Amino acid sequence: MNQTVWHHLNLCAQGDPRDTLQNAAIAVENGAIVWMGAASALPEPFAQWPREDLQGAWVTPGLVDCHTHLVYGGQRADEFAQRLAGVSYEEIARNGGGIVSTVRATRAASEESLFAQSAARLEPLLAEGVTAVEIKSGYGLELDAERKMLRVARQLGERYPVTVRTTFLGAHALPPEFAGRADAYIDEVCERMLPVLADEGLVDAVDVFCERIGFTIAQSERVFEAAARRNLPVKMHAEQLSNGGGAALAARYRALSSDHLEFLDEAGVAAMKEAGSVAVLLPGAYYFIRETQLPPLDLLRRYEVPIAISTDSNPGTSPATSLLLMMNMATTLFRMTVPEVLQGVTQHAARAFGDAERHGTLAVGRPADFAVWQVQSLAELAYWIGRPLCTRVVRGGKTVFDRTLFAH
Ligand code: DI6
Ligand code: FE
Repeated sequence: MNQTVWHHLNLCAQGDPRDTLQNAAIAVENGAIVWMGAASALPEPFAQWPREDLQGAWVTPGLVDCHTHLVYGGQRADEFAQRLAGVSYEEIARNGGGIVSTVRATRAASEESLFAQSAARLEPLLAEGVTAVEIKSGYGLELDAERKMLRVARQLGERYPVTVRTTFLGAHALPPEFAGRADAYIDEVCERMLPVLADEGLVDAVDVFCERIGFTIAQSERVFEAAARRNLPVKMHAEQLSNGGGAALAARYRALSSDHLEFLDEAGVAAMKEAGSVAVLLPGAYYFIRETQLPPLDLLRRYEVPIAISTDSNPGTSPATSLLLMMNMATTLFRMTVPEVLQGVTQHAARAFGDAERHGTLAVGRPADFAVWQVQSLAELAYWIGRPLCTRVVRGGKTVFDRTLFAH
């Protein structure tokens, strides 16, 4: 029997710093939590188990990065330089750059090369206490390359101690071979790519970029209809650059989440609330494209729409590999509070991820997936800018990352 009592720790089991327990203990058997509470109340049978002393550190649920484009080839630093010289993100996209330039690099990359490039972006997330990550396709934009991306995403989940859920984002951009024929491409997405990839077990959810430089409401709805025919949950890149009514459409399909949301209006917020959708805010993209329109935090709070925070790790608008930095940006740029951003990378992110049963909070019966933080206060998780704070990551009761090994 694999039995351990983790003790001498301060516990934030719900990812809410307003709900904590000092000097706590967690009993773990065969990778699952079997008891959790004040160390002084540890019941007899567990008192005899082997112990792990966490030296007074804070323990939170493993973090969940619920919106990433982690798998792709190449990088777009030169476009970044163009934008610094005044060319807008939309202009670059209209001139055949942007997503399409990453499509070329992704199609050209071998599966092995794609895995290696993507693993290098996954590892920093894992070292920050991330134990679950969503990974989208969307840089293949044709069947074989989309399959290659989703296969690499699955392989990352098999070879690293992280739960990966994949999202088919075939409707991310119009590939060059379908220039001027967006409806025909949506036919290809709905009638060929999605069914084939779903039948191959590569798709856990479906996403659409609903935007002026993406796809229309009507085209987005066709993709959602195709997802519904396969009983696949949906999510949407919505209201990122303009108010197109995407979040309201996604809410009609009970979307797990609508994401970005800088231009979301009250009708969209109300629709999200009614649908139980999570608002996934992406401060890295807001910051990196120098957006000035803030997401409607006050409306989201007033309607009590759950808010998650994610890296949106992608080469064009958010080349980020730090969820903690996103917490800092969400407080500093969006004026979110520490409780909001910590819940935003744990329990709310787990809902947007599509598996709040196993991720986002710690409880008896759930996997012992937790992050250990050498901090005095949980506010430090949003306070420090780019500082490594996670000293240990435990997944299924086993230590899978241990920064204390640095010290000799
Ligand atoms: N919105 C974004 O910010 C990313 N995708 C999307 O639909 C950008 C992706 C890229 O520029 O490569
Ligand atoms: Fe995105």
